[in-house]
Amino acid sequence: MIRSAITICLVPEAAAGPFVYHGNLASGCALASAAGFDAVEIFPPDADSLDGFELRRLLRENRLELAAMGTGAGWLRRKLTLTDPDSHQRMCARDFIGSVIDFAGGFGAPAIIGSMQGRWGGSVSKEQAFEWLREELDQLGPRAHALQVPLLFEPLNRYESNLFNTVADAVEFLGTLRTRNVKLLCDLFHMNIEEVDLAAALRLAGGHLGHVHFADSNRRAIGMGHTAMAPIADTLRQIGYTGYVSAEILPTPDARAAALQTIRSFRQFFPRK
Ligand code: LER
Ligand code: MN
Repeated sequence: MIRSAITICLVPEAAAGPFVYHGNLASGCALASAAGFDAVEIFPPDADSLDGFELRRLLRENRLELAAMGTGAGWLRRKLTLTDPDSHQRMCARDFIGSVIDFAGGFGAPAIIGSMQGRWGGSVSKEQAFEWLREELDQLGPRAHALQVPLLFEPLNRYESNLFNTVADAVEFLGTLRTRNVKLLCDLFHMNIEEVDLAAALRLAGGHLGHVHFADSNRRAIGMGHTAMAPIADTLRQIGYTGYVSAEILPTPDARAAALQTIRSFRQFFPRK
């Protein structure tokens, strides 16, 4: 069964980012639950600033699951990436992601590597960046596996990274890892920019697919842009995807309308018998 999730951002520096609820975990969970979502995806400043007991209580009281947890604040606040030329910075990036893996893993949820993958350029060749990334994922993947969760790796559009922009390139890269525990996060917004055919790309992802960011062409709620969702939903069912479609979208025109449109689209495209 494909399940619905919605994003809560707890990072002030990302106030303009593509997240529906901002600033408050308790109200985000209450609103997500009232709107009918199955789960929340949290974008925290770091793992240490989260209170595990409080999160457990909020999830229980609101009958929600934790879908995933982002690590982008490691880049946004501390400029950490897994492909930094400085080995100490790469180690700090690995520790930052590792602590999110451990925290989210305690809730049965995966961590997401998006912007912390970094980019190649300057003193860093493309091959070198791939090698560093491979080394780091081969350490972090097993760390997530020990908690029985995957580690999510997200191809980004060309304006955010030059490492992997398409599903095909990311799938090929996953094949070069020793770990089999890194799964793909396919963000329909990035895919709309980079892919020729979104459904075909998802079919190619197949069993590598671990999470979906459920966003329309303009990063608004599905139904508020021009992405053709029906063939995408059909493909997700055909490949046997049973993870989350999670609204990592702009709260446009406001959070309430974005959440309602998302849940309406979710029920339209993934009806429960
Ligand atoms: C950034 O554009 C994005 O899609 C996030 O999920 C990555 O952390
Ligand atoms: Mn995304």
